[in-house]
Amino acid sequence: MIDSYFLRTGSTSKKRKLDDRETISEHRDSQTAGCMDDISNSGELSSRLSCFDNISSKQSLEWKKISAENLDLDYVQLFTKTEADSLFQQAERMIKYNANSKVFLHGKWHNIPRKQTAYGDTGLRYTFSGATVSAQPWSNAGFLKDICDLISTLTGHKFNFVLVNRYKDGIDHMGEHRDDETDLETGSAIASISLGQARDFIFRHADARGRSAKRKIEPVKLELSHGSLLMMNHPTNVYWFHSLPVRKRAFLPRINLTFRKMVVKS
Ligand SMILES: O=C(O)CCC(=O)C(=O)O
Repeated sequence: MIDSYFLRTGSTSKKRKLDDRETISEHRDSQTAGCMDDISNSGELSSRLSCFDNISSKQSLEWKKISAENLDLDYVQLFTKTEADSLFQQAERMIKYNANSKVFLHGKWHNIPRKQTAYGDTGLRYTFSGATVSAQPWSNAGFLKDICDLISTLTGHKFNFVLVNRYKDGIDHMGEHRDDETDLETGSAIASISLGQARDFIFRHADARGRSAKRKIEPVKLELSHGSLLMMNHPTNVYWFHSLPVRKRAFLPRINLTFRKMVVKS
C-alpha cells in the first residue's frame, strides 16, 4: 500500500494511515438481485459455478468503507487466491478482445495502452472518449455472468454490462477520467473486480486537478489486489477522477472487470 492516503470511516472524520485503517463489516441484503439477461442453461452453469457455491462465506466478508468529500467506496477481498487464480485462467481462455481499440482525445485518435472488450445483455453498447464498445453475449464467457450474479446478490446492485480491460504489464495503464457518460444509468454504482497483478488506483477530486486547481484535496490511493472487489458508489464518479497509472515495477498481467448498469434504449 502506498503513501498519503487517509480515510474517514462511519460518522467520524478522524484521519488514519491506511495501514491501521479500521474495517467495517456491512451485512448486505442477499438474494435481492441478479443480472439481467438470463443465460442459465443446464449443467454447464452449475459446473462453472463451482467457486461460487458457498455464497454464505462471501456474505460474511469484511468490507472496508473508504470515504472523503463526495467519495464513497467499498472494498473487499472477494475471492480467495485459488478462486482468483481460476477466474484469471478462465478469463485468459475465454475472453476475446477487440482488435485495435482506440479513443478520440484532444482532436486525435490514439491506440489505448491495454486491450479492451465488453460483454452484456443483448444490444448494449458503451460510448466513451469517442469510441463505442459493443457487448458480446454473456453466453460467450459465462463465468462473467456468474461473477455479475454473485456481486448483485452480495450488494443489491443490478448490472447488465461488463467492460473488460487487460493490462499486459505495468506499462499498460488507464489515464485519469470519470465514468460519467450518459450511457450509464444515473446514480448507479460500478463494481470493479481485479484479477492478476496488484496495481495502484488513484482518485483525484475534480477541484484538485492540474496547476490551476481550485482547492487542495488529497488524492485517495488504493492498491487493488488479485481477487478484490471495489464498489464505486454514487456520487463518486460525479466529483472524482480515477486512473490506473504506469508502474514500471509491475511485470505481470492484470485483468479488470467493471460491471455497470447501462441505460436500456428502446
Ligand atoms: O483497470 C482498472 O482498474 C481501471 C478501470 C477503469 O478505470 C474503468 O474501467 O473506468
